Amino acid sequence: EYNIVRPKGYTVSFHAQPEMEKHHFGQTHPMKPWRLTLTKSLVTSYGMPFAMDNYLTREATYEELNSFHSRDYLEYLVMAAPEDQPRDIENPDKEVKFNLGGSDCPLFHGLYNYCSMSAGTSLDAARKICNKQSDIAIAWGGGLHHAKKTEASGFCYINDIVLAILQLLRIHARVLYVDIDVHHGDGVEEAFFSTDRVMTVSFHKYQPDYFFPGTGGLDDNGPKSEHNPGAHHAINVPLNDGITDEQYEALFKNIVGAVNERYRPSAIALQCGADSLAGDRLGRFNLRVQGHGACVRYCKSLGLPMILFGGGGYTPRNVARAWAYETSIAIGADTRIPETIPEHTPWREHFVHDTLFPTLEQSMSEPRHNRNSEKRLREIVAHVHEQLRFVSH
Ligand code: ZL4
Ligand code: CA
Ligand code: ZN
Repeated sequence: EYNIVRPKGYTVSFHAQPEMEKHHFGQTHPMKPWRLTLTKSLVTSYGMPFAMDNYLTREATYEELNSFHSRDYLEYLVMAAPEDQPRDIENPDKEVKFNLGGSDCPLFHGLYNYCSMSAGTSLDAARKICNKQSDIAIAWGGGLHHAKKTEASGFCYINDIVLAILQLLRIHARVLYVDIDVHHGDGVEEAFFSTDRVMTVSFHKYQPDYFFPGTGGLDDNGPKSEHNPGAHHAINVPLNDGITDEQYEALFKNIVGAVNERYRPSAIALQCGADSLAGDRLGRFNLRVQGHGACVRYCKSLGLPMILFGGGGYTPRNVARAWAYETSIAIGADTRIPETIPEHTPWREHFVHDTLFPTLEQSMSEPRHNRNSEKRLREIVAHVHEQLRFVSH
């Protein structure tokens, strides 16, 4: 038996919109909005909603989306129908506009509603933080870090993270953005490239020409010009296949700890992309649910108001495990919930193994070879610490 109680002294808010989860990118597309339904099912079967303020969020308005995205892009996004999907053979004349309608960012039924709901959850989360009505605000439907001002990219159409950080900046002088998705958080980095009021830190698999999006090298630290306040305010942690919990956790605590001490943010935006877990359909790392969650626990320990965003994650049962576990960390129940997935969990058979913490062997038949040497990881840490000497607050 276990008890889920409201955390003492702080508030966690959970922002979701079940209508968003009914959208489909296409039969074999890796992005499955349904993973959010599976996540909510696990969160609920563990009793976590009792410990949080739960909000059914509204759709973001056109004007809200326009606070980052350009009108010409948004107008096309509103109008574009699945029939406009460029098809090489059937519609040879149709061009791909704003990178919309390719295989990564298809035009599907209800696309604009899907985008405005995702943005709505993140904006609501940001407003709860700004109003001090929430200490940790959870928006698993957001985290779409690749979207650009005038372009869709990598399954992302609207950059809900940028919209949410813009809200935080109304109240907070400095915001720290941390990104543990296996892909580089290029859209967020680019959006705040010229300001020192947001510092971005992305951990990702880096292999230009072989792994999307190909940016985020160790030396990419913001504009090179000394007169640009954004210089040195982008930190990139490029990694290779097969990194383990132990290595990742040590690296994460070292780097995020040092950034926090130097930069002194007053709020944190943490993108929790679950494609960095072992066994992910697109990912390459060997992280377990515990190692992924340790990053959330560490950020929470810094004692700052924080938004938790979703992001990537292409093996739905593991996405649900990670985000449910991270919800339990937010409410401080992670040491109290049982490791065995509750009997009454809807779609329980979907989890294959009945544990919240599958082993590497349960996650994939053959664990990936670890291509991260201790020497290289030390070089990365040294470079980051060198960059931080240029950062003042
Ligand atoms: C798919 O099976 O690396 C899309 C995308 C659709 C269905 C059938 C079409 C088959 C894998 C990916 C053709 C697919 C060709 N379907 C996809 C350079 C690429 C051009 C597109 O987690 N092809 C592009 C984007 C990445 C590329 C990753 C991560 C988002 C996030 C935050 C975005 N794009 C090569 C790939 C499939 C598909 C199977 C796919 N696309 C895998 N990696 C990409 O960071 C949410
Ligand atoms: Ca990342
Ligand atoms: Zn990703």
